[in-house]
Amino acid sequence: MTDDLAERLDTAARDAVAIPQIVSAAGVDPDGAYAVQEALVARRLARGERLVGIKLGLTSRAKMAQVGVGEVIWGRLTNGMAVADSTTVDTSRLIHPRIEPEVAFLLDAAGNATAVAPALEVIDSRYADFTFSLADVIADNSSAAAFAIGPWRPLPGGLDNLGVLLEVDGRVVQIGSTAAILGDPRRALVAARRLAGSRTEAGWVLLAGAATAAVPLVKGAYVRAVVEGLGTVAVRAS
Ligand code: OOG
Ligand code: MG
Repeated sequence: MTDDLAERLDTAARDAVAIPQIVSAAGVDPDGAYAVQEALVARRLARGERLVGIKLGLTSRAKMAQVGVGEVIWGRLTNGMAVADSTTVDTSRLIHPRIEPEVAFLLDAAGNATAVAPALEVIDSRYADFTFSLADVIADNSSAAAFAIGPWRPLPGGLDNLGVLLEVDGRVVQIGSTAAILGDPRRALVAARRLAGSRTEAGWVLLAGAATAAVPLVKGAYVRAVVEGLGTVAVRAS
């Protein structure tokens, strides 16, 4: 059943066609859902992608409220999801993409942060109406679709209350603070260790989770995230 669910989620993503909440419907619990996620991402790896990091999801109340799931989750990032800063993200192969401002850490072999950067994550639920239960979203690799990372910089003294702006076509559409991310985004390092264990590798990225609710990503939009003291990162949607 795990492989069958993974295949159906993989096909939904590849065809950009939404599916019903098949994982909760099958009675799969969160642990089982992580096994589906692993099988789902294994299919991407079998096609030649490689793991480059992990993401946390639902680390802020704004995000939990937006999707109605109240637990921190994690997912796997591959090189196929990476978009260079200030370049284009192709939305024609996505179902109903959203974009959100994040903080990213660069990890060493022990899972500690060696650098930090502003980041944008594009999420795309493979479920109809962007609606899912905890098990569904876990199995769907926590809605991961694409991500862009701004310039890395050494960790500053504090990261716990930096202003965050999300702009679309030069207009501010979300305002927040890094404090929204687990009270301090550095807690994401602890949470990642707790959730993903020792799976991370030196040079991997950790996306700490969005500081604000996500907004729809519309073709043609120029989206920029600004994190006070860390700089900016941008993508254009094609
Ligand atoms: C789940 C993924 C959440 C975040 O940063 O909170 C996430 C979703 O919202 O579809 O990536
Ligand atoms: Mg995210």
